[in-house]
Amino acid sequence: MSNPASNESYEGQIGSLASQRPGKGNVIDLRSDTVTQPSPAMREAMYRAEVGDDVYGEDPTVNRLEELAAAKVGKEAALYVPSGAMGNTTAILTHCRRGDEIIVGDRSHIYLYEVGGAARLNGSPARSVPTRPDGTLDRVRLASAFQGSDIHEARTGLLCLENTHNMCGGRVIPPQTLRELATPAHERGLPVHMDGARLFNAAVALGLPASELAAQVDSVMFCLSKGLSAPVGSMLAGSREFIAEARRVRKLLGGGMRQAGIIAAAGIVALNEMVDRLAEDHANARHLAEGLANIPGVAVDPASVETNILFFGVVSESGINAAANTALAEAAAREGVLLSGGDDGRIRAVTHYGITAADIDRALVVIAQCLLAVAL
Ligand code: TLP
Repeated sequence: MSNPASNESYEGQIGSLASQRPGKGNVIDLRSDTVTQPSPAMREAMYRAEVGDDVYGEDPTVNRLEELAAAKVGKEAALYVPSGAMGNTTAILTHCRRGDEIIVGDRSHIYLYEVGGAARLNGSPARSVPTRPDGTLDRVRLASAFQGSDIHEARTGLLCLENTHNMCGGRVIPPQTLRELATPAHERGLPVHMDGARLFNAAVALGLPASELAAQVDSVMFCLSKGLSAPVGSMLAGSREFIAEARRVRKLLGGGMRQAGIIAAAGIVALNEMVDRLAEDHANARHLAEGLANIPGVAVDPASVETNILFFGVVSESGINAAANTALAEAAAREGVLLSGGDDGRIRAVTHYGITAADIDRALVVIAQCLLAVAL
């Protein structure tokens, strides 16, 4: 078969892609697992994908992806959405009436990094509850966060949890803890949504099926485009009724896609082939943390590294030295090691498909050298 876009055979092109490192030359990009390149199997699946108009429900590849995703997380139905943020926002708009309040962790992605979507699009204020270092919520503050019995208060419509927890360094919340956190909402007849952008990292770290985590909540969003390495897309899963309504909300948000099977095909490969390998990313993150702990002047807690995200940095007597961390990250970038930042001035490193143990060794050398240069 030949590629319509060129005279070169498709197999020839895939062959050369397969031999490429799934990264960018010599750059070691630890900014995020969102930077992953699709695997050769994904590119092949995308090339061959059977497609139709998904707004009519006629894209067979999207339909297959939605069925597969629902089965993987043990929910009745699932919806393919363009991004994690759209998945979370769709969930909020589906669960809540206009003006209902949502309860979120004060370090959660929904609260910090989703452009205030719930407030802007649904008039839903966010009531934040302190996030604990393990990614859970302060239970005393959570218990008193539910509103609506008094005429002065906005009614609570939804509790949101995050697992793994990004800003807490990829911490995993196990099923029993999720259940306990969800209980105060469920006792009040309120739904619980889980931002599981990295749900499969949590499942692999725990050695449990993702469905055991998803079973504790009413809806779950997970991303295909992070550690699972698909180029685009996330899934929102829940009951059949919930997903039918979420489909309308997705359309409202402009997320009704047409021949989306082209990208959904890569999502199917992601779910079938890329889950187990997440353990490699977790081992690399732990290796990085242990190496960093041996560099004088670097503060890091290797024992808390459970998945593929870790935070580290220079800490002075007065606390986190954000200026030194920025200088360190800039110096490392000049040497080809890309890092990002967190909400508290520390440096974030994320391991993913395309990052090898040898890359981690090189990153450690670069960071150690840059730290010396920054300290001088
Ligand atoms: N996280 C990105 C940035 O937005 C910070 C990253 O590099 O980690 N939930 C969680 C927990 C996330 O970490 C992210 C993305 C999202 C939702 C949003 O996903 P997208 O980027 O697909 O909208």
